[in-house]
Amino acid sequence: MRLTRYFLPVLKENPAEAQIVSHRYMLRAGMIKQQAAGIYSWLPLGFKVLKRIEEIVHEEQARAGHIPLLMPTLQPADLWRESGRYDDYGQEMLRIKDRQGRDMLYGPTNEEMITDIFRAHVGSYKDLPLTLYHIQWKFRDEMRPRFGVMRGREFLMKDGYNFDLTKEDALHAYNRHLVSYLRTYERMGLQAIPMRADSGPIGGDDTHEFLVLAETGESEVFYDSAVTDISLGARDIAYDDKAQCQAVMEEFTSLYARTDETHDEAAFNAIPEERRKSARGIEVGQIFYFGTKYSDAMGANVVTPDGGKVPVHMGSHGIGVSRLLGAIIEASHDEKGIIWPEGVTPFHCGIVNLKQGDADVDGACEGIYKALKKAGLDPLYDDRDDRAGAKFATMDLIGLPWRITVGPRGLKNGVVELTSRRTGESVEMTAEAAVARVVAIYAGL
Ligand code: 5CA
Repeated sequence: MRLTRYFLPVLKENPAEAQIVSHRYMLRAGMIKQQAAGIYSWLPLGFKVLKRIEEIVHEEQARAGHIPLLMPTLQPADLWRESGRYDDYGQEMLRIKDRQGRDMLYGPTNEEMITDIFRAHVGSYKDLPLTLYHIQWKFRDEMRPRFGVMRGREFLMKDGYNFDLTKEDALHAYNRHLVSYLRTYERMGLQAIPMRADSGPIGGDDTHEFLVLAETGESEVFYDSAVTDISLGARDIAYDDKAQCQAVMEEFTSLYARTDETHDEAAFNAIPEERRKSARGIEVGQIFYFGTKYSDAMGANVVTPDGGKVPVHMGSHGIGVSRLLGAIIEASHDEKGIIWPEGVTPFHCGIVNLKQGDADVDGACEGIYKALKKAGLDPLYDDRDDRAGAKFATMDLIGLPWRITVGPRGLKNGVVELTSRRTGESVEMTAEAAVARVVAIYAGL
């Protein structure tokens, strides 16, 4: 993309309404625009990152064997009356009447609707196990929408639902989700720690939240610092292997890590003092096992191998897709702007032309732009007729991990500059070498 043809409405001033850095940078980098409290338009740069995050979520769900579908944002209230949650959900639910006077609602989550789909089409243990998920907008009329996309009223969530014959199978689905979530977050450059939590209005006893440690996080958390030393890395996971998924789950959840709702002072104090940490965190996902809560209430039964009929065991599993943009920025930025991890960056590499209109410099930039595109990458070429300082400031603010800078002086010596946004380090090399380096970096992802 050429910047002169793009829509990147960056702001010079810090927007007064933004209290935390991710919100500030998302507004300043022209990623989002607020349309009402907690409701945002996703401008091209923000939309690109959102799509990239969705893509990673889809890829990791596919790897775990989960199947995508799409349910609507609007739901009939009657489904929620069956589960009893229409009355329980309270003011967070946005209730709407259609022209026939029927009660509708903008879905805050989809347990009822997916159970309705299941009971209409599945009746036998032979069709299990089954995990269906979608990535869809949700609405929760939060009391205090704040911090930009972090606590929105309209927000994008990946929500998945497993259906299993037995509790044991459903717990495998729980573990499988836990492992696939760890992978998902790591690909986004995040360390998200599973912590024992409270199940709230979703229900059930088994639940973990995934928390990214950050000072601006809304959750208070308590953990053994040894938990921050574990990562999934490049391990091969066989998602159908119950023992392997369980082992990974135990590895990540045996050390003390809890949100304030489930915090246990005595257990916490049993950790060696130097490893006892309390901090704040951003909840980027949550997994639940709630057994037959919805299948009992809504009559979602399956025939068992011996001919009996039992309610199906279920769990639900959510990732805060739009919230993740805020979480990633909170975890990865400096005083100049965002620093995107390679896995989610909106453009792979920036190209800065230091002397627009100079035939040699323009030619070299065009060559680099075309070579990167030919290699399957998506570069952003700053071809504006503007000062070098302004171009660097924009690149730093929008946070592309790599930048190739082309100027007349370097070109005389046959070199351009390749700069890492994270370290600020610049290396001179030929244009071909710079392209090859950038291509190699992304090939390794
Ligand atoms: N049905 C279950 C799992 S599918 C569910 O709704 N879980 S949840 O309530 O924990 O939401 C899943 C994730 O959505 C949360 O972990 C959080 O990352 C994100 N989320 C929840 N509320 C908001 C909000 N107001 N703004 C942005 N993201 C949110």
